[in-house]
Amino acid sequence: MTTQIVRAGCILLWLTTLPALAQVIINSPTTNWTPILPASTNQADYYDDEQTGRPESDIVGNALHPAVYFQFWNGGTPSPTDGTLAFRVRVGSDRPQVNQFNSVLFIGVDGDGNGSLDIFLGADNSGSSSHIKIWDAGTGLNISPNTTTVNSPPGQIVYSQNATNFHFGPVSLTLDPPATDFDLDDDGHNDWFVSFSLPFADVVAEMSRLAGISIVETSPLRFVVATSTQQNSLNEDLNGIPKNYNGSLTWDQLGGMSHYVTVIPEPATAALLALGALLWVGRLRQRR
Ligand SMILES: [Ca+2]
Ligand SMILES: [Ca+2]
Ligand SMILES: [Ca+2]
Ligand SMILES: [Ca+2]
Repeated sequence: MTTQIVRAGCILLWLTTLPALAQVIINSPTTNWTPILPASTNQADYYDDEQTGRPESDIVGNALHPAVYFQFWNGGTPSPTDGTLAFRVRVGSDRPQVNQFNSVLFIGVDGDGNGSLDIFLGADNSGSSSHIKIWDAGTGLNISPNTTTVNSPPGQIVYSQNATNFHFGPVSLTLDPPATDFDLDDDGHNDWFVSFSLPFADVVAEMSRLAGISIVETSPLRFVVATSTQQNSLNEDLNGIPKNYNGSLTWDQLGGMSHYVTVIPEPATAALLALGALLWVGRLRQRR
C-alpha cells in the first residue's frame, strides 16, 4: 500500500508540474501557451478600437483565436518564486513600421485580487527603446482607466530585449497551429504576436517592494492588458474593452479584468480525489 501511495504521489507531482517543466521558448507555438481571457463576455479584443489608429497597437482576438496568452517555467527548482514568466499578445498588424513593434505593451497585474492594478510588466518599444520593464502603478486608485497611471520607480528593473526574451512575428501555422484566420480584423495585413518574458523572481520582488503584496507561483493573479504610444499611460487599446467606454467605471465593470490565473495550477482536484480513493481502498483492505 505504501508503494501505491508513493507511486500515486509521484504521478500527482508529475501531473501538477507538467506545464512548467520546459524552459520558455519565446517563439514557441501557442499550443505551449495558456490563454488569458477576460472575466467578462466582452470580445477580446474588438477590432480597430485603438485610440490612435496605429494598427500594430490594435489588440485583436475572438472566440477561436485568443488575444492574450502566458507561459511559465518554474526554473526546475522547488522554489515557488523563481523561473520565467512570459506573455504573448496578438495585434492586428505590424504597421505603421513594417516588421517592427514600436509601441508599449502593458500587462497590468492585480496581485491581491482587490480590483486595483498593482504593478505593470511589459515591452517598451516606444521611441528608441527596446526593453522589457517592470513599472509601478501610480498613486491613484488604479481601479479604472481614469484612476490608473504608470510610474517608472526608482531602481526600475529594465532588461534589454534579445532573441530569448522578446519576439515579434506574424501569426502563422507555425506560431499558431490551430489558427484558421491570420487577419482577424480584416485590415488586409497579417496579425502579429508580441511576446516577452522576464524572471518571475523580479515580478515577486517588485510586487513586494512597490505594492507590498507577497505572491508565489500558485497565487491567483488578474490582468489588464493594454497598448500605448508611451510608457507612462495606457493610451491606445484596452483588451476586452470597446473603443468607446466610460473611463470612470472600474476595470471589472468595463470587462477588461481577466479571470484569475495561477502561473502554476494548484494540484488538480481530480488527481487529489484519485489519491483519496486510493487511500480509502487501502483502508478497506486493511480491515479485511
Ligand atoms: Ca482591439
Ligand atoms: Ca490584421
Ligand atoms: Ca490590487
Ligand atoms: Ca479594446
